[in-house]
Amino acid sequence: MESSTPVFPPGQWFAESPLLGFRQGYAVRRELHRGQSPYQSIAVVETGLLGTTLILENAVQTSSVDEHIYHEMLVHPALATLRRPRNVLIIGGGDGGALRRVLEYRSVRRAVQVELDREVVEVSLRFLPEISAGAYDDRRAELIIGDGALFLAQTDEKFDTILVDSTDPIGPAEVLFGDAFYRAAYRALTDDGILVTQSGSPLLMGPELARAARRLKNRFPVVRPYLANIPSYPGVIWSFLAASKADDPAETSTPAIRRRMAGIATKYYTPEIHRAAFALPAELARSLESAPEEEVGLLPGRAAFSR
Ligand code: AG3
Repeated sequence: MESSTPVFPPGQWFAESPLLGFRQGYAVRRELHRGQSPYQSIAVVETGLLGTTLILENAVQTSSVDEHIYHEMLVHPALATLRRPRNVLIIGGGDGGALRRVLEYRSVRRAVQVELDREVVEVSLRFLPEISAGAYDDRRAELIIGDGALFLAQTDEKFDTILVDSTDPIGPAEVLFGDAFYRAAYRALTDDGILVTQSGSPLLMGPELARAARRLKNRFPVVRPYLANIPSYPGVIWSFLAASKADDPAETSTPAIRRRMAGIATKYYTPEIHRAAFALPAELARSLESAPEEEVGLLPGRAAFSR
């Protein structure tokens, strides 16, 4: 569904405000698409800094300029920790950027992606085809349009990696950060399986990050938060949670990563970045360990300034 009234007229700004008192914005050069799917508003705009930018419900999801940072950091820390990743499940990820990185591993036999919103896949293929770069045509890939939480609760299949490439931990994707979802994920993972979820801004969504970390710790023996700098997301510094049944992803050795990544080209991720990403600012680590949820974050006590 398309409409002709531009939501961001040329010369205007797109800004998102995940919290009252905070706003991050970009000058918009051109609006390429605006629509409304059964699940959400979908817009594609061209900005100077980020290039072509996909926006769902007024939140930037990815951009042609920095998609590689997010997708490499979602995929490689888990896949380079496993000796031979074979079966991978992606929940969300309609732009195909995660799927494409997963398929770069030759050991991967099957990559199932469950995306709720068909229109996100279609709009991404039309305006940002370079992100998936043909991944959906790979015969190892299977795209299922449906509810990821439901799929996970019902599947008999085992995966060695589950990647949650969702929208924010606040809002419709909340179920993907819930206890029932993590229980189902644990059950669907092999004995050495790893789940990685994006977990929001440690500056602006500290309480949600803390809640997801605590829920994962209730299920998984190893839970490691890690960080990456993603310019298009509010606050730039972004968090991920890696939950593992066996190996500690923070301890994956540089030579092992190098070996497993042989032949895989990256623009952000390196074995050194892998190790460094798990290093947390002291206050963030401390607040994640012991502070009440509402005080967790990069600037504890500030995380909830508008709530
Ligand atoms: N998934 C994480 C996007 C979160 C961005 N949040 C925000 N802008 N408030 C991205 C999907 C890309 N495959």
